[in-house]
Amino acid sequence: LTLAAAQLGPIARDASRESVVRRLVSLLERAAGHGCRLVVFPEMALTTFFPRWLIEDEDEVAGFFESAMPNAQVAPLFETAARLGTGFTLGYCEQVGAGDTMRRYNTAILVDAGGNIAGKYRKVHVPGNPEFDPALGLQHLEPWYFDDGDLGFPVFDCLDTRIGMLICNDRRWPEPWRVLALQGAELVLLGYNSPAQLPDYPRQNALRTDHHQLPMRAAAYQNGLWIVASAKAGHEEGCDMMGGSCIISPSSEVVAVSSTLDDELVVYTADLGLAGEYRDFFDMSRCRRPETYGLICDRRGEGDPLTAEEWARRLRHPAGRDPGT
Ligand code: CDV
Repeated sequence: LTLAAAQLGPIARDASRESVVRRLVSLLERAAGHGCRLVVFPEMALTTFFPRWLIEDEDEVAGFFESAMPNAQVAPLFETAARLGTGFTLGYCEQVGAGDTMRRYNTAILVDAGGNIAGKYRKVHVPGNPEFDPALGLQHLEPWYFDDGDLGFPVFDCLDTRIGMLICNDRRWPEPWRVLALQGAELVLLGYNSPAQLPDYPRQNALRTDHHQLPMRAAAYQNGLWIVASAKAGHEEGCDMMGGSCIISPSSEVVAVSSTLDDELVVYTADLGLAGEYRDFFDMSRCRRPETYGLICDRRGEGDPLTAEEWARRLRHPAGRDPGT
């Protein structure tokens, strides 16, 4: 299966949907020209990464969300997929309902080669600070804007394989990959927006690429998965976003990687049979011992389960920054 990560360079705060969709259509057309049947666009591929700001103007915030998919502005992407017979995954900000019952999610959809939505995932691990924190060097206000995803980790049969989707921070946690693999996923598609530096954790800065690849390489190997990871990269509205879009084989090897911080295609023809080979090697049905793993589901963190109040406090004051703890 020939796959592409369609990395995006920066998107301006005031960029129109039409201008962004034109970039996506161009990448999709180029990917089809390389024989790709599936193209992975980044997390929040239609907008700038606005959770770096606390935006109090609700009209501006609402403008970053889609309440229908496809909609008139995004339709050209779906039409191109159907015309070329090339599917895609697209990360976007989803609004459901309005008023008191409104929910907002960081969402990805899978669109098949006929241009039809074949699956949806809503980001489960929504990272960052739930409210503006003046002590932070970099705001990451995803919990301010987004509800936790409520769809679990579904898999979808599409293009003669079984596909799961994850979004950005999800990649750093071992559990989602395993949950997808236990449902027979062979291919996991992921979009991300990751700052190139973490001013609040400077000792991690030199390791950013390692901390991006390491969990995915381990997940690919431990779960027998092909992984396609696609970045929103470059200098976006004053913030440097890491690139490094890549395709990882079940052998754990990074078989293709981006070389720029701009719109770029990373293409690779994957032998899906390799997923089964690594599954056979681990033989999970025989060798896993779920009866001994109960704590993974019973506890959120080390020690006793956290109360909702403790959890909120911990989110607001990551270790070492709150003089009161
Ligand atoms: N968009 C993200 O989920 N970004 C996170 C940030 C908070 C570090 C990431 O894991 O890359």
